[in-house]
Amino acid sequence: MSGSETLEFNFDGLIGPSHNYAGMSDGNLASTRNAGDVSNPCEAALQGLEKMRLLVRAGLGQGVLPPLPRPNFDLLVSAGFHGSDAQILEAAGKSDLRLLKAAFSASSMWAANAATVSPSADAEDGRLHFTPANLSTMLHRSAEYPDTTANLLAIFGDPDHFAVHSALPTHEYYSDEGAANHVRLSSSHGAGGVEVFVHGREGVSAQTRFPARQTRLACESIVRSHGLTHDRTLHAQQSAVAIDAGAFHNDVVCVGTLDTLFFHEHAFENSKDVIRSIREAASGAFELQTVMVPDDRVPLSDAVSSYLFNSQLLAWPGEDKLVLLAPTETRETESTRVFCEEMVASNGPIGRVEYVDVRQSMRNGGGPACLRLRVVMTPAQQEACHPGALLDEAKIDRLQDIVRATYRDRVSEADLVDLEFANECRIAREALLEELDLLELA
Ligand code: SUG
Repeated sequence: MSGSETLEFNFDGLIGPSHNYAGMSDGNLASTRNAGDVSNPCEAALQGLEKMRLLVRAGLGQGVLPPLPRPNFDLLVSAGFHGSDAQILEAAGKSDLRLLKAAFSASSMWAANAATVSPSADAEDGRLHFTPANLSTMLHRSAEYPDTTANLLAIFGDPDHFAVHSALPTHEYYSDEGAANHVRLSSSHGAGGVEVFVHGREGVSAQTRFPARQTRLACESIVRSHGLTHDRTLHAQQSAVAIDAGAFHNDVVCVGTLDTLFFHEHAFENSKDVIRSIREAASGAFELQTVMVPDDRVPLSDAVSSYLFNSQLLAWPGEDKLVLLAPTETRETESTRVFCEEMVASNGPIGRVEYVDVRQSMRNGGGPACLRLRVVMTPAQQEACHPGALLDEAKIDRLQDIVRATYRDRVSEADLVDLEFANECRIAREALLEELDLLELA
């Protein structure tokens, strides 16, 4: 799909064949709660692709980021394991299960953490900018950025249109989790926007019980390298209360698009000041619409367990108001279901809630918004990006066929030492890459 106007594309992470419940993310309550459960990678990938199909059917731009090579033998070899593949897996399984789990993690599915993206309308040099996230807080995620960078370069490699920067240094001063802590607001996708960068801590000192995964320095570094104008860029602090309630990324308590911000009362350290600053930065360009959810309507605990805010907020073709694409858990949680019913009946900017089943991902703390990276592209950028990564329904059908043919429907910890499983993961990924015309990544 490429058009004559600037469009927002959602690039979803294609859920990989090694999707499993390793319980590796401290502060992510779902990951901890479901640790050790049996996963179903086949169902997970089909659910993710059905979500993509929903957007394609609506006429929205949809792309895909392929899964990363797993198991990550580079990680295991760098930790001193050696010999044949089978010997490496066996030795890691005996002496460092945590490292073995990290090597099999399919966590790149949460594409909102792949990078921070600034559309060309916001950047001094008129290019579309990406900074792959170093994800340095969690061991299993910290190994993603080299292959994520390769994915982005394969798709957005044309330097006349795109700038794919290096990830920030992997020191804890620079902890960066990408677009999950970044909101862009604007009058239309193609117009210059206000970019809000959200951090959980200023330096290394911890003011929270759970890890604050984004630093202010990381945000400031990205603002500088993307060449963003200062009067349209601002910084906000995640509230410690939200982090400690399980909102390990800001997108667990806040989502925004175009002129609308939908957020929990306790999303930011000082939500009133944040809103005032956004209004000031937007003045002359658009009038900010806000939907603030008070804690006495939806307590933080329900916001985190239902993932109300980890929804995609979309300008749906043919509809006057925005559509919230929410996880089915939001309908099953009393407070969030009632809030959504009243919200769409009110006069606000969100006119409809559509529910989507991404349970396999949800059980690791990843909702609809975690699974996608938003990329606003001008018509020329749509032409310049790699067409293999853009989806239509026929391609989704073919990807689902590959998933059904190559993915397992049960994966538990015991499978991670099995050479046959490791080989299946490689074969499945190569078949997907071939379909996406991205075999250069194999
Ligand atoms: O980083 N879960 C991911 C979920 C990321 C959600 N992304 C956004 N909110 N944008 C994380 O905590 C769990 C993996 C495991 O335990 O197996 C995990 O990595």
